[in-house]
Amino acid sequence: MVDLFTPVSSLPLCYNHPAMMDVLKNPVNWSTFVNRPALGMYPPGDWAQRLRSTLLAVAPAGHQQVITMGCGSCSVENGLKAMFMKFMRVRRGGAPYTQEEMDSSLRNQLPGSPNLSVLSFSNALHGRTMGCLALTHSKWQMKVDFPALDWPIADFPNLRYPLDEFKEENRKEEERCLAMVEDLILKGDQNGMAVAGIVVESIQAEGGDQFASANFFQGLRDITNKKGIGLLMDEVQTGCGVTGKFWAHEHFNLTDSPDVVTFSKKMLTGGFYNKDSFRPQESNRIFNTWVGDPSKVILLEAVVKEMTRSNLIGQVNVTGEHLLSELKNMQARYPSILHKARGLGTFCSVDFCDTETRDNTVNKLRQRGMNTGVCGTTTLRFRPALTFLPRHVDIFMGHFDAVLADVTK
Ligand code: PSZ
Repeated sequence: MVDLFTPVSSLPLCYNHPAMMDVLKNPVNWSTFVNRPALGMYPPGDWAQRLRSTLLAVAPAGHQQVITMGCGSCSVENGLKAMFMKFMRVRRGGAPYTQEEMDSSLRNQLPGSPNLSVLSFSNALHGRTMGCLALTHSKWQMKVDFPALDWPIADFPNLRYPLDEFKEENRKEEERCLAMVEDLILKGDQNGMAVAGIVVESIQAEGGDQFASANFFQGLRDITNKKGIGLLMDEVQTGCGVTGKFWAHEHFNLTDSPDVVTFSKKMLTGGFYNKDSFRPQESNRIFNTWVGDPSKVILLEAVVKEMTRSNLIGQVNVTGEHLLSELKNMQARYPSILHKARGLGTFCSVDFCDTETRDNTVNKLRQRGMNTGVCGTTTLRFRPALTFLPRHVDIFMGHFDAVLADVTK
């Protein structure tokens, strides 16, 4: 099969890549795979060095702190806690916890369990654990029957395409969403439920591959800095080079980097970076049994080396440009079915006229050995490995053309 989706975007170098197989062949690594440590208590002697040569070597600008986690949800969940701790540290002016705070927190009561929220966006997906689920608004199947935190949700910009034809409309749409963010933060202050931070995907993925402009994200950075609250960029799906930069938010030229950046999927390990000021003051505040898995970081080391050795981010830019231009060609050939071809790097997508035609196309493609993914209600999305080449795009487009001709018959 030609895999343009990979296991939900989580395979950096495609299947059985020799660089990764070599990690398993090397006896030096065996003990790490066999004897999983409880990293928070018993990190291996080389752990700090491993982090330096992997996760810190590719850290977003402004970040020197990283903590590993198991999965994407766990990473976001703990990133939220880093924001809450920072917010409360500032609020209590650096004073130590009171006995009342410590005691009441055990009963889920004020003042130890404060009335705080995190603002998220319509259509977002940040994971399925209970905290993340309060930030997830893409599909009811993920939500129904579960009690939810009543936290504010702002509209995510719904941009019109082609972007250069709708510049003014799109600018206004983003301003409307930013005004809504400010308004919800103000309401939180007035209602005694302060917003401690904002969580946003660099590109909304599961919600239908919705892109917003650098201006929008700079707007969020300005608002959060003005209000003294955190900005968490969720790069679980957008990180690790897929957009043509290591981190998608690097496309936004933010004047000040996000406070927390979460990752997982292609990074193989979950985790998050946080600015120094968001580092918990005490040990054991962000903690669990495993706190990640060093064997995943050894594999990531091979990935990062291979990305440098083979200039895979350069490759993603070349392949991505070809993929997007071919999608635009298909859109021109089948205007009654396809619209909104869009993308950054190989993080590309195109919308269909309706859900049924899209799903029918995806099934027909799969029968021809072409594995693609869906998101939102009518979007077909591409999430190939970093090793995907223009000639793979061409193989796919031959089948895509044939299937589209078939579904329009
Ligand atoms: O059905 C699901 O639960 C899915 S389908 C795709 C995802 C989840 N993506 C995971 C994801 C993500 O895309 C973003 C932007 N943030 C957080 C997550 C959660 O990661 P996991 O699934 O590892 O917990």
